[in-house]
Amino acid sequence: PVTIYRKDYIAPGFWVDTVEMGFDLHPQRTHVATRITMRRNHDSAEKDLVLFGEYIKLLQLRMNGMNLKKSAYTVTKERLVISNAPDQVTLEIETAIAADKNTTMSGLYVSNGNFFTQCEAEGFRKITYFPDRPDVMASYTVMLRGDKKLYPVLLSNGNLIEQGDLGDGRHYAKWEDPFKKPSYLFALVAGKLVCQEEKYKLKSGRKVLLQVWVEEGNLDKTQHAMDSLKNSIRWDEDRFGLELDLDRFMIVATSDFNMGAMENKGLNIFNTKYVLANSRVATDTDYAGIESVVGHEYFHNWTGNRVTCRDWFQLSLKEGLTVFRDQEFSGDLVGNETGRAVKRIEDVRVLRQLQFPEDAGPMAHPVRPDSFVEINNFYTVTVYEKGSEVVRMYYTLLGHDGFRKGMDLYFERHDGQAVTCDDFRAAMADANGRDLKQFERWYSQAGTPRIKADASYDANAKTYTLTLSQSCPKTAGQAKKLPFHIPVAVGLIDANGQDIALQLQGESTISTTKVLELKEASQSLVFTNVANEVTPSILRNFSAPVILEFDYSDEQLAHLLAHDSDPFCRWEAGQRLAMRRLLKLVTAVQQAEALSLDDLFINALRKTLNDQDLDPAFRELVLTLPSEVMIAEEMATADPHSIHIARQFVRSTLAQHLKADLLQAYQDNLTPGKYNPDAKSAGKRALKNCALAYLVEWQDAATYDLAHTQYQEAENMTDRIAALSAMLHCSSALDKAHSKTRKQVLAHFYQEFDSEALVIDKWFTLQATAPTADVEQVRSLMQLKAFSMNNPNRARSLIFAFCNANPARFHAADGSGYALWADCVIALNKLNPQVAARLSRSMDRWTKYPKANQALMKAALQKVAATKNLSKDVLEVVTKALA
Ligand code: BAL
Ligand code: ZN
Repeated sequence: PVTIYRKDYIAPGFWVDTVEMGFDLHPQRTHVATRITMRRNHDSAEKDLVLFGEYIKLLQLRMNGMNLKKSAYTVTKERLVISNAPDQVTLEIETAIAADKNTTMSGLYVSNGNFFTQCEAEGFRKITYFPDRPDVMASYTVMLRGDKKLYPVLLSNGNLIEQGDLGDGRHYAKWEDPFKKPSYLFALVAGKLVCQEEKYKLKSGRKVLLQVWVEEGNLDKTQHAMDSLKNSIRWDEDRFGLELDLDRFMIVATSDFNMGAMENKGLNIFNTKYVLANSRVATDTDYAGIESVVGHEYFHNWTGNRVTCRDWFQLSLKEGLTVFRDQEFSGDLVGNETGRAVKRIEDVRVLRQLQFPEDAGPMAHPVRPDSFVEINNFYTVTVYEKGSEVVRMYYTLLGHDGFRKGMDLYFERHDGQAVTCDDFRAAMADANGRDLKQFERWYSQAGTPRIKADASYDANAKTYTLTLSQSCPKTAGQAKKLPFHIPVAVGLIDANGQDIALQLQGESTISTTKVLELKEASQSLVFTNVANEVTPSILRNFSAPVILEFDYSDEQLAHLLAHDSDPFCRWEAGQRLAMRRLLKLVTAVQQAEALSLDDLFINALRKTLNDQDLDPAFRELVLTLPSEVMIAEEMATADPHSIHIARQFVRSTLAQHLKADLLQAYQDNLTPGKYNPDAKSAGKRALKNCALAYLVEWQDAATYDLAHTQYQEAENMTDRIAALSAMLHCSSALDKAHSKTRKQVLAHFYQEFDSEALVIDKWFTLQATAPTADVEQVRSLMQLKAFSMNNPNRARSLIFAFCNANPARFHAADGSGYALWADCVIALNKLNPQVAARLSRSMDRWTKYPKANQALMKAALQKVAATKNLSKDVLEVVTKALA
């Protein structure tokens, strides 16, 4: 396969001004007629007129009104090239598409009888021949024609300018998008859909039409998406002064979708998972996910659509920035500081769970990659979540107002353009008169930096010296790393748990948190007027995406957990205490030694659990132990089985010691009455259900009954599934006890919700992630009629859940998990290369496992690599894993 390099970028040979498209929709053969007006870009080194096209039948090609002779152009599997084209060109192209055969969910495809498109990154070329690259921006007019009964709803980008009857059982709708856009933002939807709609008044007084389209029967699940959309519109006006630029904004939900959602101009297409919710079928987590994804796609309207990417290497320009915006949106919406902190901690957890391993594995890449084989493989947690952390560091360095100034300048300079990450950095620097040259390394260097901190207190001089040293491990193609520009937010805590006033030597400003700017490999900072010994609180609010090493004593960590005014560092102290113990216990399990847990840790958690001044949501985060994946990342050689035993031991020991406290927390956090998904109620449910999951570890009939009763009486999905999960995932599930009850509740749950696909996804996931799961069981679940490899959500709910979220079982010593993985990747490769490549990533960390596992994993990878007709998506991932 061909590798594409960032350094090889050249501007397009031709610009496009207008695109007119006519679609005659038919599942087996959709006819597409496209008229494109183009003009030569005299500044480009590309002299040919290059159009991309894949999996489409070319029916007709005319240039400036004349049929083009076969000798005037060449067509390969991927492109159509016209040499010697004049400077002004009007192309007329007719193509045919078999949308019903398209299982890739890229381009034009059919889901449940309805038509949908997905054009990012390179799906538009599966519809017509086109310079399908993000720096080619044009105005689009789209005519859709189709059967009135089968496709009563015909939607595309922008404004509906005409519609009517065609007299032969068909009708049409004509759409015009008033804004220039790259082809990846094109969309159409056609089919039987219904909508919730509302007129919404913008701050300016202008009224816009908002619509949420779903399949019939789902209108009782659209209110939260609509509310989230209205909140997003208001938030972008308030926080960034950005107004919705269209008269109409549509969200459409489909159950067949590769991603979470897509920001097509004015016509966002969503995975049903991020639209449909009511209290019966959706959990608090689902509600929060909908809010943030609706926000994310809406915010793209400015960061992504109005200002887009010059090329796909710049993907984080729009994705990192838009994730930052959606994170801030959700944090702001909670409306208080603790809520913001809880959101921040949850986001950091995702980063550590998914991005840190990516940065340490064979697919490690900079936030702005230098090369790719298949761009779809680079919609990664590095580009998105680490990209968001990079944007957050500007925010931390420049402050709230400074960041806003940078954003304003970015739009002033680049509205309507396709630009680069460097342009964004320049806007931030120029708007604030700052030198952010070194900051560029966050875009160009892969790997998670480490900061080693050392501290010393001089009682005579009353100074406290903090020495910070940074390093970054080598990654593929990057052996040596240069120092990053890292904001490190620091506080110092006295023996009473109070922040002391900080003054750096040579500076006059005083505050309780200082943002230090680490730019050298090592820097020492001296705080003056420090009366007594203190405990450092370093990397407050997780001010940079790094790993911090500091040799805290257990007592210092307990002190921070009890007192730190920074909620992130307070939570982090608890995680450090837990991780230390977990790692020791894993060794003890491996050496068949007796396991024990100390009072300092147990009492520290008890104190947090019982601290009524702390938000329940925050207490739940502290009570949640580092995941098995995170523990594995801390080990030189991961041992999933021992990790699972050690972690379960800590859970059941805590349950034993904290039983009364947990029961009290359970009772204190009941949320009777009408379900409310707000952060406060969700936080109470989170703590209550966390307590329940611990309590069932106290293996007696009473606590098991508590879970069973909660399951039976639950009035919302959050409580129902939490109870079910507690029953299925507790240690005693491995015994025969209660197995009949578990079978009964699982069967009941299925019957109760068999018409709700998203709930049946949960049913699969619960079983795939249970400690009792094994490959045989997963294979038999795959045989059920309800399972389908063709539906990405369903494949993720079972296969991905087992391979990624049940390490102790996936890494079975006989290699059966790896064999299942290989079979599924190979099967998915034929259907949907993007989803197959995602699953391929489950093997990223294969060199981290014991030699015997490694051999089996390598064999599975090699089997996939040797498969005939392997997509470049999967090939890129497995080739890098085996390199
Ligand atoms: N642009 C792809 C989907 C998303 O990030 O919103
Ligand atoms: Zn996005």
